[in-house]
Amino acid sequence: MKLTRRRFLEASGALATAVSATAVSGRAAHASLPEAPIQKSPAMQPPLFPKEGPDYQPVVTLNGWTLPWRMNNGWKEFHLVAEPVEREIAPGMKGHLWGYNGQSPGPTIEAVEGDKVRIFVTNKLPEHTTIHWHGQILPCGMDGVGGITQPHIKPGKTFVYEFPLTKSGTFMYHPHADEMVQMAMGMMGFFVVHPKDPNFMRVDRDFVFLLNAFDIAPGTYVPKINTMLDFNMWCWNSRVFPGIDNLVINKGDRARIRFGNLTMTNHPIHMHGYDFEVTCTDGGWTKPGSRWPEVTVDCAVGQMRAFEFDAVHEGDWAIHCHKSHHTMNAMGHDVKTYIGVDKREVATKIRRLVDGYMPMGTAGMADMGEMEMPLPDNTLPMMTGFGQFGPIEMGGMLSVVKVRAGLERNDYKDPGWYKHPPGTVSYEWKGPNLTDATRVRQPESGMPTQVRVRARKPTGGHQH
Ligand SMILES: [Cu+2]
Repeated sequence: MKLTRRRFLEASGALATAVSATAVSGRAAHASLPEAPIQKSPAMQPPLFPKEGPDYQPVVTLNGWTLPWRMNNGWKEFHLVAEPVEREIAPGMKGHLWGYNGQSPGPTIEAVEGDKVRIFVTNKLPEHTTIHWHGQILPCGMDGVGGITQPHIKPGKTFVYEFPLTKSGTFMYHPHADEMVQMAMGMMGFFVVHPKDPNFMRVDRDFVFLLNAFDIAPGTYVPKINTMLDFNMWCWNSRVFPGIDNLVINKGDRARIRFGNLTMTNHPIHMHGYDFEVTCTDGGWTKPGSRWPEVTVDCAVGQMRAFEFDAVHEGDWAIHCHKSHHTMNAMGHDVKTYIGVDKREVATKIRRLVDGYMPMGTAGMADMGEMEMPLPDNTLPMMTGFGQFGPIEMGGMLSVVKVRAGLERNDYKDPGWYKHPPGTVSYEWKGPNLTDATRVRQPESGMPTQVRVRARKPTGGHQH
């Protein structure tokens, strides 16, 4: 073979890279690809406890799992496979998404501060990809930005990422190649680095999930990739209520809830029953003196937040995004408002033509929470779910923090609905009927009821 100048440069370049890589990483040591485990179920898998190295309390991923690894000459090796997946978004609906190792989001990567990780990424998508390790401090060439820090991973190819984990905290991974499409299709995963000191920031229960969103038209399976804001599936880990796992906590446990936002809008995450403090962001652990109490923490696009609390209050505490449109499933946003409209007459006329026609929305939309309406295949009701007291009338980004006394360590099974102690539930007034009660005018305060402000004549122009 004639060695052209170009080929010679390529060959010597490749050699130089290989030599320096061997010097820093011992790259020659790995001869075989580690296994790429696959998960078909959307059910929460038990936490993966470390078999060697520093001890830590592993996280649980809502409706997800942690990626197993192998040790190879001091390197912790993982294997991610980017591929099309079928994800159950809630019972009764599946999305044809893209993800990793059989699921969207991909498996959670867990490791320890100081670990050297080697992550193999195999591309089984129909187009090229890369993976960016959001928040990690690493050599620039491992940052995973296609075109800027590396060539793209072509379909069928496997790339290797190697870097030491310089700090503990809350991170995520996602493609930096055709981002808009690949994230709209569900490609993302959580990445937790535990502190080297097992006693630093230790908690008893540690939950993780990603905020993501899809636009899947009723009766279809593939997300629309060009949607910017008008999504109809507001998800935690590619699941919507009532498909999202409960967060089960033993009374008295120290608990942490971590989330990251890879949607196109912010999500104010609100938890009932407690106040809490943000202890970690994707930038690292917050300093104790910088924390303040919250009951809602906003998570902007591309941010991560972790908050902690002592689970001392028993009960079923709602946790949800406080944007009320984000606790709904597949809703049309161009539906007209009919509150206060009397549709009885028109309903009678329509019923002559359409059997069983029902006017809706004239008193609000709560009736939709109870109604069993015929829906296209693979479509979830907009408002759904039943609790012990009736319809819940929500969907989307909602779950329940279930705090119970006497749970076993690492028991995350749903304990059922909370048994409220007698006399502690809001109850119906059974005294005299108040609907006819006289409406009393507010007593006079003595202050003038209205202050007249005289509009000033606009002076206009400059004043000299
Ligand atoms: Cu939201």
